[in-house]
Amino acid sequence: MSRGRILKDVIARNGLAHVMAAHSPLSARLVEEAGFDGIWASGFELSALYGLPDVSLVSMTQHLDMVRAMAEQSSLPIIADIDTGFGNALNIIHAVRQYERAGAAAVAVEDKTFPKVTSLVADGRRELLRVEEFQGKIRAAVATRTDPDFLVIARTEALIAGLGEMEALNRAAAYEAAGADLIVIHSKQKTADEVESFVRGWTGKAGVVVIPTAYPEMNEERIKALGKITVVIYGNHALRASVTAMKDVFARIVRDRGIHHVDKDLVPVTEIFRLQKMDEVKAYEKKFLA
Ligand code: SPV
Ligand code: MG
Repeated sequence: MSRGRILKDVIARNGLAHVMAAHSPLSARLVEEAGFDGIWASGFELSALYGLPDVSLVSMTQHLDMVRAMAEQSSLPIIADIDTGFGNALNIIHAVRQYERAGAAAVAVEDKTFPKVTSLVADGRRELLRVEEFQGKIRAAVATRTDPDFLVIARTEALIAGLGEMEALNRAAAYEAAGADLIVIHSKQKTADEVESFVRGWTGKAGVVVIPTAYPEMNEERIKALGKITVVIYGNHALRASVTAMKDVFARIVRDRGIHHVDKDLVPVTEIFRLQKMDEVKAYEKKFLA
């Protein structure tokens, strides 16, 4: 069964898929072990991993390599955050071929112009593509996929750009008409009001995807009460968790002048061996090393 099919089945079964960000094969494995339904191959997280802002600096090759490596380490469906699609509809055709082959379950493309500016930053430059041009990108993605269950997810940044709910709803409808399987509505307001109002106004058949980073009070209960949201993406919590943990541990080591206190609070090295599958190495040694 393809990973796109797996994601569709989760949505059909549970109504809502919980998808966690990851930025490395190891974090992808941890996402799977924690019990999430899918992985968000976040452009923001990968940019930050390179110490870069999320403004179209990380190349498609860098992101694609990471998705491929994550797909090797986890069997979960991966939603590849391909930002603006690296160019126009022609670039999208190339991208969809590559991401499908790399093992992604879906691509999510946003309607900002290239190069983009990350969505949650205050006063970011926000220009959106003409609706027809973005529809062409969605049509190109849909026409290119070879697995009919590979999902093409359209993301409108109309609310982020301050263009209002009508613009967001009109764009979402136009993108669904172009063939999008799901619609991401993104907002950087500090409450869920804007997104909840959009969802109430949405009359399309495509499920809605939310990324409630800015309004964390939107939990499963609130999402399910709205009815039309089929995927929730926890957009940057793998990266923020690791930064939180590293800052804390590093500060303690500096303060304590050694690792003697902190050691007991860290996963033991044997846990890393497990994640690295050292048991396989042991088994192969027994079997093949004469
Ligand atoms: C990402 O994680 O790369 C996203 C979500 O696109 S956000 O950073 O909130 O735009
Ligand atoms: Mg992104």
